[in-house]
Amino acid sequence: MSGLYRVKALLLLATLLAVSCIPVVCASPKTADSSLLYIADAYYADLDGDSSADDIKILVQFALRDLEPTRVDINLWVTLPSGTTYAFRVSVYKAPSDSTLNIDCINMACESGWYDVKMLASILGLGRGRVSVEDAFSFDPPTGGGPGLPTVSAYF
Ligand SMILES: [Ca+2]
Repeated sequence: MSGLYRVKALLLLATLLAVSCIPVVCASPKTADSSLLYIADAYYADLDGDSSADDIKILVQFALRDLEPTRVDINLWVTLPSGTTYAFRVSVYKAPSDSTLNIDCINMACESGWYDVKMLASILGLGRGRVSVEDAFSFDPPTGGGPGLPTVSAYF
């Protein structure tokens, strides 16, 4: 087994575990102004350079102003036209006040039809407990896809 293949297998395992572990409905005591954190855009593209536009770019805008949370947990669900849902969580420590988080989902756009991206984020450490933010975004990618296991990476 090559190193690259093993990494992909581990990432898939992490994705599947996330699917089974993250509750669809999270009870949160407070809901913040969604302008603090929102999905600025989501679209398909060829992000891994395999000549197939089967990857999804999700841009999450941080607009926390002078807030300084200790952690921001972003739970994301990407639902394919068939109903298959990929769930994953990105935790950001020392979040920048105004910046765009890039989330690249490789080999995930393999069906034609509308894709739904749902976000439920928790902003922690603001001195008034956990604050939740919800957002959603839909887009329509092209038909078809290349080979490979779905993987996710996130970066500012
Ligand atoms: Ca690709």
